[in-house]
Amino acid sequence: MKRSILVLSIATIALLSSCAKAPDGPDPLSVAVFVPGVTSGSPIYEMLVAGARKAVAETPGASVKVVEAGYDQSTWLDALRDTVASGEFGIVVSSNPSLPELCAKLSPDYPGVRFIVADAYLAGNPAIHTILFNQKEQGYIVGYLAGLVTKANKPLAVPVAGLVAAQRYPTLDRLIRPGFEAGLKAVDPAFTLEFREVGNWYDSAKAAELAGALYGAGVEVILPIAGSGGQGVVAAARERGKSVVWFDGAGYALDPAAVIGCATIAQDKLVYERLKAALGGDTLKYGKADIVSARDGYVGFDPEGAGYKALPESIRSALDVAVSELEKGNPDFSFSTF
Ligand code: RBF
Repeated sequence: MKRSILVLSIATIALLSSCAKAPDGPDPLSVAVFVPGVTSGSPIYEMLVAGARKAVAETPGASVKVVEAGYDQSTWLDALRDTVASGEFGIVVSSNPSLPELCAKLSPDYPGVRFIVADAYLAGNPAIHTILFNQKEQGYIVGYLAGLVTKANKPLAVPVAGLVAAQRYPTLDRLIRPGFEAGLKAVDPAFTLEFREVGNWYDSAKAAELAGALYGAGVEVILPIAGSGGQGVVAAARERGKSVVWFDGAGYALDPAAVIGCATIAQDKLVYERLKAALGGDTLKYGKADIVSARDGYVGFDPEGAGYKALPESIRSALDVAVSELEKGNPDFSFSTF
């Protein structure tokens, strides 16, 4: 009798302690896609979501939830904290240069969560993997095209192009803008760049106004880096019969005539590959900051658009040469830290 009570009480204690045991942490197959903005209208975010969904769909037992944080950057840290504090997600996937810093702030309190952030750079945090696109190359490609088209349309004018940006930030100032300028100057060293700032990532009316003034002053081609606000630049170009070069792909559909070229980043493929590996248990990338480029196929140009096909053959073949030279490292825009 005594013996059976003892066995029973040991069994009870074992059962109770197993019930009381804290959970091991969030499910490593449960993924949050954190969009710092609004997905629709920003190809970089549309590809983020598509790539993550594909990796999850191919992983048995995995699940995904998309969290849109909206355009107010001052609320992103709280939105990200809510996401990780829910205890639901083992992996947070995102895309934005300002995200790693926010992830690094939260990570010590949520050691079970891992972060994969594209379009960003932070090395050495064991919970975070970042991947940066060589956007100097991406800027160069559309700068070269903008240069060729401007010179063809206005061979005698002092050469000028436009860049309408949502805001200043390091990737723009150190990669995109200098790359765009390098492309223009590869066509003609006399090129100058007119830079205008919208102030946010959604105001297409303001972007249209800024672009309209530039076109009115003799600019032939503008590069918008303005998220969904870039559609205003396309509208202004359409109205005046001028041109736009687009970033991050998915631009030709906005207007068959005004959008004459689209530089691409393989964000969907990249996010898919990195998340698929992480869901498969690969932890080697955490702590690492990778840089991907034209040489390995993550930066390029999409020739499949009406606006591009309507350009003279001489321009298209010159761009072809420039893109394949870039893939071989000419010019060499490589860098190993950022
Ligand atoms: N790019 C977008 O296309 N849409 C956005 O809403 C957007 N928001 C951004 C917010 C911040 C704070 C920063 C630094 C960048 C943002 N970007 C956005 C730019 C994005 O990181 C990338 O540089 C551009 O999409 C060009 O590839």
